[in-house]
Amino acid sequence: MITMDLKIIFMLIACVVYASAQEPAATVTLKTFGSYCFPKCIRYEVYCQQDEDDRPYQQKASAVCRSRFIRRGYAGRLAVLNNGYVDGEIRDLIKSNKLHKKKCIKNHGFFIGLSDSRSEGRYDWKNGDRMGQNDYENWARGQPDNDTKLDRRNGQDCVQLWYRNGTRGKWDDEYCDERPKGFVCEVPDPYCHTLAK
Ligand SMILES: [Ca+2]
Ligand SMILES: [Ca+2]
Repeated sequence: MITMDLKIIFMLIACVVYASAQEPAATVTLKTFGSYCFPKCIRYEVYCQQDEDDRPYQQKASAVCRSRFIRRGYAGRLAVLNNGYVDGEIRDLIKSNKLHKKKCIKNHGFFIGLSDSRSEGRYDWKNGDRMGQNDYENWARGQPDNDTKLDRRNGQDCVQLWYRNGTRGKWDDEYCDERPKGFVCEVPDPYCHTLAK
């Protein structure tokens, strides 16, 4: 009986530790579209770096986002930062909470919902939109470069907000599964009840 009780206690502790590892470090809710009477909002959640064993890293980040929701039927996903307003607000959120420091991300970046995994050089957002020539983009200088040093077969296909040597959250294509990263989720908020001031 005692052994059983101890087992349950250990399981509970494991659950608490697991749950706390899944909590966002900062959130902001933005009114992104809709009318004054029927506003539509999205809650953005910024997570600090994953654990070393959270492989495959970008896919695991994506799974955490999918597990987030405010109401059933409104699942999250890696954030679609396809306009300057939202992209800027998220980078402000990271900066004001000092999440770009090593304490949150040792590996200098946060995955977002943009990748060219399907077709090299053609970037798709997680909402299914393909990034066109005239669409908003915010690449760091010299990026994307599809560096193949650590992954000769795939190169770099998963985009991050990059914080290294003054890049200040501009975009960089990063390996999808070579380094644990922070990440940014978006969760539709049908009630707009957590709208930031
Ligand atoms: Ca690539
Ligand atoms: Ca790169």
